[in-house]
Amino acid sequence: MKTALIYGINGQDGSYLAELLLAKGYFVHGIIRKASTFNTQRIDHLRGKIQLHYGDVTDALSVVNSIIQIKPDEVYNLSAQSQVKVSFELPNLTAQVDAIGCLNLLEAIRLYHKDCKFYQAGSSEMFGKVLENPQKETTPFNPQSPYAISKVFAHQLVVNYREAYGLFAVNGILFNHESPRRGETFVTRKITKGIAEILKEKLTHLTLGNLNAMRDWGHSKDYVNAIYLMMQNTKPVDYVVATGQMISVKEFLIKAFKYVNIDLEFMNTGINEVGFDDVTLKTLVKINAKYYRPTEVDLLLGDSSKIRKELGWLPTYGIDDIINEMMEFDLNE
Ligand code: NAP
Ligand code: G4F
Repeated sequence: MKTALIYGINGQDGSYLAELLLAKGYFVHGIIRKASTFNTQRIDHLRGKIQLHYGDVTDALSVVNSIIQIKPDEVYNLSAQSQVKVSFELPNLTAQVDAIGCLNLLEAIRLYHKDCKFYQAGSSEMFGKVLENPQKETTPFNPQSPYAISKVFAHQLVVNYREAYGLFAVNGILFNHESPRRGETFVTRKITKGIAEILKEKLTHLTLGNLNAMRDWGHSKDYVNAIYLMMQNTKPVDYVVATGQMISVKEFLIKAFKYVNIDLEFMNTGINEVGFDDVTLKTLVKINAKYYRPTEVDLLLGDSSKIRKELGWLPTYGIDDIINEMMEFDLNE
């Protein structure tokens, strides 16, 4: 039986990855942070099947201890301060978790458990102000936030540890991926949850930032499957994971409102833009500049032909499937 250790097990991807690894017959360990409130909602249904330990990826001693005690066959580093906007407000914390956290894990593996495989959760945000369209493994990085810069550090470190010490260490460069377990402040979930609250009359309208940003949105379940395939590869190789389709935040909004039979129309531009119900004329979307980022990533569109060809990975969810699943979940919450 293989043993896996997941940092970030109680996050969106960590919870789906734990389910996948259990189904494959793994013994699954996970690291969670000690919080003053409950933070295990996404994995409570797995209690008794997985072993949880308190830890923190920024605490080098606890990282070393986890590697020595658990002796995992595979380590998945999904831990991160994962919100791009927050990284401008907490750049130091973001760098400690997203950059130095990866260093702590690689050093612990290099020093105490070299045969262990390592996965680093890289991000399409590293492409930033994109220098090529679509973005693939060879596209140069041009990061636009402390989050993305920290992820570039971690990415390059994985390449370095692979080349310098021969570790089986891989980077996934994953484009945006969503699900009903998505954090509630990311734009997709903010929209689906917000629409459900509008229908339940708990909210009058959504307040958002840049509606023109375009993203290549996939489903977390498909993406953790890609992560698993990368770790079963015969050699350590980095891959882009993406659907190859992108839409704007505004198009996502229109599709999500359509799910509840509301035709959303827009008028004005920029900060004055509003979205309203075509029939009742009620304002349902407003803009607030506090959701703008100091430097925005205007568009991300991935070319994942390498992982499709070499590992046979394919996404099974399209954008409409994702929206329908998230809307249904939030309406039933
Ligand atoms: P998420 O839901 O925000 O999960 C992040 C996890 O990291 C949470 O379990 C969080 O625990 C944990 N964490 C935060 N700080 C930590 C620390 N100091 N020590 C240990 N754990 C810590 O993110 P996700 O969507 O599942 O994404 C997983 C990974 O993929 C992240 O690294 C993210 O940056 C990366 N990524 C995500 C996407 C995407 O679109 N979802 C795309 C590309 C890359 P708490 O609950 O305690 O905060
Ligand atoms: O949902 P978002 O916050 O995701 P973002 O910034 O693309 O980052 C996500 O995907 C990355 C992969 O590309 C991950 F690495 C990262 O960890 C995270 O999972 O924002 C998407 C877009 C942005 O352009 C943002 O400006 O939506 C725009 N947006 C417009 N209004 C908003 C809002 N974003 C948020 N969070 N909240 C808004 O009100």
